[in-house]
Amino acid sequence: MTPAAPTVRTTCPYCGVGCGVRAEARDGALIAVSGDPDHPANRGRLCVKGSALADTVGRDGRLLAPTVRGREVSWATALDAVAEGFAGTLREHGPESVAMYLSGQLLTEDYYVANKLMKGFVGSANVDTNSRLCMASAVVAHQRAFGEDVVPCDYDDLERCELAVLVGSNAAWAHPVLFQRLTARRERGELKIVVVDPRRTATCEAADLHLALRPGSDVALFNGLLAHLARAGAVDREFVHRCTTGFDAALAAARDDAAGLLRETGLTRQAVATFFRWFAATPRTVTLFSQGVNQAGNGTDKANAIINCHLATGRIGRAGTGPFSLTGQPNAMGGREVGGMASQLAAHGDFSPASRERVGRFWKAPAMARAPGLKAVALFEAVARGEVKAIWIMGTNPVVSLPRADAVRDALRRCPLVVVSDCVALTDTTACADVLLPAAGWGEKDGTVTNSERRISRQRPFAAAPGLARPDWWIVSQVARRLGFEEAFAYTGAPQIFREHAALTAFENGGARHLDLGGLADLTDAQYDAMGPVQWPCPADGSAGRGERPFADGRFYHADARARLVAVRHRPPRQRPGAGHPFVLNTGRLRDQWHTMTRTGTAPRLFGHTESPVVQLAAEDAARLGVDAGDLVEIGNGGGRVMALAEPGGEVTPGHLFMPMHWCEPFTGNGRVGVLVAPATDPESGQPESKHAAVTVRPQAVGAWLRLASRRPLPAALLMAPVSYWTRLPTRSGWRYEVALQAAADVDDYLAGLCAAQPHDNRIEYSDSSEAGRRLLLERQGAIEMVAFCAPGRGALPAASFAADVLDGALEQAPWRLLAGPESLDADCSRLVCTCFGVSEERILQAIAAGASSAEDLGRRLECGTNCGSCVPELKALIAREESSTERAVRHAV
Ligand SMILES: Nc1nc2c(c(=O)[nH]1)N[C@H]1C(S)=C(S)[C@@H](COP(=O)(O)OP(=O)(O)OC[C@H]3O[C@@H](n4cnc5c(=O)[nH]c(N)nc54)[C@H](O)[C@@H]3O)O[C@H]1N2
Ligand SMILES: Nc1nc2c(c(=O)[nH]1)N[C@H]1C(S)=C(S)[C@@H](COP(=O)(O)OP(=O)(O)OC[C@H]3O[C@@H](n4cnc5c(=O)[nH]c(N)nc54)[C@H](O)[C@@H]3O)O[C@H]1N2
Ligand code: SF4
Ligand SMILES: [Mo]
Repeated sequence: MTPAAPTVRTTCPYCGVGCGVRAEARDGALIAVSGDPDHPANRGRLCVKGSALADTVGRDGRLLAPTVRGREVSWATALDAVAEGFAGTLREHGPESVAMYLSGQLLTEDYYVANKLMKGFVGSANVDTNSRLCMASAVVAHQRAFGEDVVPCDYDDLERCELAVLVGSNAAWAHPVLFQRLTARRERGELKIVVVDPRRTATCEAADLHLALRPGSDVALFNGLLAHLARAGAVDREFVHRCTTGFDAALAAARDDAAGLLRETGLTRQAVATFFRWFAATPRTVTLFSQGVNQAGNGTDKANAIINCHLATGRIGRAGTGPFSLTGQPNAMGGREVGGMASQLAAHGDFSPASRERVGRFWKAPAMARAPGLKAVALFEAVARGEVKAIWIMGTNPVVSLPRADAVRDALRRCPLVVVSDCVALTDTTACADVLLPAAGWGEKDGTVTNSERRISRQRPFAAAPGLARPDWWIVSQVARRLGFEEAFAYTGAPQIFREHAALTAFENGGARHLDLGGLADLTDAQYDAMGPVQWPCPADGSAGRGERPFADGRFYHADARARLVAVRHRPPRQRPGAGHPFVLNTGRLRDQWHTMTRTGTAPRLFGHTESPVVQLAAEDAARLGVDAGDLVEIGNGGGRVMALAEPGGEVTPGHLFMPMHWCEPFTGNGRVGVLVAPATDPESGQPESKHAAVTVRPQAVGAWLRLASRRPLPAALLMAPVSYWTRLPTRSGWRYEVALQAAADVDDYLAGLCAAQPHDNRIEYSDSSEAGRRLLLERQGAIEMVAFCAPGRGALPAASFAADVLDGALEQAPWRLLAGPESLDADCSRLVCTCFGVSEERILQAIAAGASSAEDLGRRLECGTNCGSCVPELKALIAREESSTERAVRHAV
């Protein structure tokens, strides 16, 4: 018997829920993951992404060695190149000419060291992070309201609230484990859920009320709510008087807006009245908000409009209440602790003279940055103008994720020195690097992350980093030493860095800042290693881990200890539709993918749920444009163009579109939605308005469609004109493609190109009477090398998963039978709904037809939904859909 693999307790590297994971690894390979039953964030649960971790940590595609201008070099050479490049630029052009662009996916220790180097030793505050695209508006709203960036809630509040309002949050997909905690209570009748989102999302399946407001109108809604609370006598006068300022002005502004409430939000009087009544009547209310709030030209005001309602009712600092900003990335919160953003200093410091002096003294810093640096969008504009001449990008893929993504790529191509640290060799951003540095990834690194509820958890290694990959803190420290800062960067490991970070948060704190990790500043290496999840604050004089609830005493962190209600007024979005660009494009997340897919994109089964870049549009708009489901459309504006497949339906309202943010060059041609987002930012936070781009939609004629699977990737030439659209996804043994050709006349040449590109010794071909109707199978030494299906219309093709199954040998059939397609084999090619157990939509529909009437019932019959639960909202939607169509059929028959 093989001995049980050792279990390492660590933290999921994906979203800000921060679930504890038990990883079982043997010989450095992850063989199984399970939720840590003892971790307070998830108590044993994992969502689909967490459950699939073992599929996504292979060596495939990893960056294994440093390179300088495409040539593999030693670490010494690469580090010298970075240090000399930065030093030379600094000498010639000064501290404003250099920059770092970091990520909420770095560990706190990595983040701390990078930020210290730039802001204390290089003397530049041009350090920003992808949190600018994510949390910046929430951060500034917290600072405005509370005097410090403190999230006032705990996950425990979700167990105690009686009303959960989700604003601009598709938690069912983006924070699944938290969402499941809420829905479990709703099913027990313990709470109501309200969803505020212009789109009908999976989250709405569990909503008692869905307010599909007009995009960008959240301030109008929450101002209306504040005015209502005052009218309804729901204001906590005593709290407002004792603990806040600004109430009268905020209420006056809210009343001004209230008149236009229905017009601006497009909601019905009745829906709004229900929401207001529930909110006013439920003291235990938590309002969770995410990117539908933050990623807006008025994101900070939106967040403050929400916070105002909580301050007015005194629903903050008490169990089961509060405005709860959900963090996106695993360490978005840790990045804020170390001051990763250009507008902050370490340990919740700012650029006030006192704060600069304090941090500078602690660091013994020779060159403290004087003023806030450039925020992400402005930073890349400065790169484009040639003002920033050396940039180091770490743990983020801005050529995909920033607004005007094509302009970002051009800027990087022109920039004299681009250094990129990443785990993955080929991304849209690594393709622009002069120096590429291989970073150790999840499971290889040692450090900490902080989740949405301020809980610090350990990430522990269970495998050696492949090739020459090294932890980010090590890479930065090595460069720092070469820049002459040996002593300040003589770090030997993560525990030492963590202690320094913790000590800085406590340094001359004396209760001035809620962020105080003094109780963790003296951990030994062994204690750090064994550290369980701890919530801050954990000051030296309290017992570590017993975080005092923020604001429980009604005291805030402004000089007068009072919170501020901020007077805000509704403003329309910055990017508005107009004659040339009549549609509004909303962007966001898919259930089974993470960001730019560098990790989730390596797991074939994570494409079972969504396998193409689709754009949701209203059925009316589709009809008007003359497009059907699956038709190719081009979405464009001055920033560029994106190709996607139409998905008409009822999720979005007329005039609106939705596209996922994930697609990028390694997986599709022209799929980066970022190119369409204008660099319009919130004036307070600098956060871009990623949810509201003005675009046109143009249907595209396609002469022929191909679906093929191939053991080796296709050469680039086969993905260029006459190819107008393509996707490339992994299968177990190769790659599968979907390709659109401009004209049917292109088919012959294309198939000839495929044959030429794939070594083979046997070829089976089949064609029908149509010009494009072809099927082709190439064999080599008795094994299938490639299989391709081609047809004039997309609907006539076997599913792409079928081609993958053929290549992977999943169907034991003679080649000619395989070419006949799935119908003749009775193969199920429908979409995967349950990724964990591989349960397809077709099997679920069969079970419903056979009498399954609830998600639990389906789970008993097919196992679907019984592991991570991420698909439960869709199971319910399928049951509801089938029931209503049966009802319709019955009514019709009667
Ligand atoms: N599966 C998955 N989960 C993830 C991630 C991932 O990549 N994949 N990423 C993580 C990260 S970094 C983040 S930041 C979070 C994001 O988590 P969420 O913010 O929940 O996800 P999004 O899909 O970006 O956007 C949320 C919703 O905002 C809505 N919205 C758009 N405009 C408006 C508006 O004007 N008002 C309101 N009220 N709503 C609007 C959109 O329709 C969308 O449904 O997810 C985290 N979790
Ligand atoms: N249109 C649109 N744009 C958006 C959004 C949207 O909703 N719509 N959302 C925005 C938001 S909220 C976010 S958070 C961003 C996310 O956008 P990005 O940060 O650009 O996306 P990721 O794919 O997470 O990029 C992380 C990169 O870091 C690498 N990596 C992973 N781990 C490590 C590590 O330990 N060290 C190093 N050095 N590298 C590592 C990965 O391989 C990957 O290349 O996108 C933003 N952009
Ligand atoms: S909810 Fe899912 S992605 Fe987020 S931390 Fe938990 S397991 Fe990871
Ligand atoms: Mo994010």
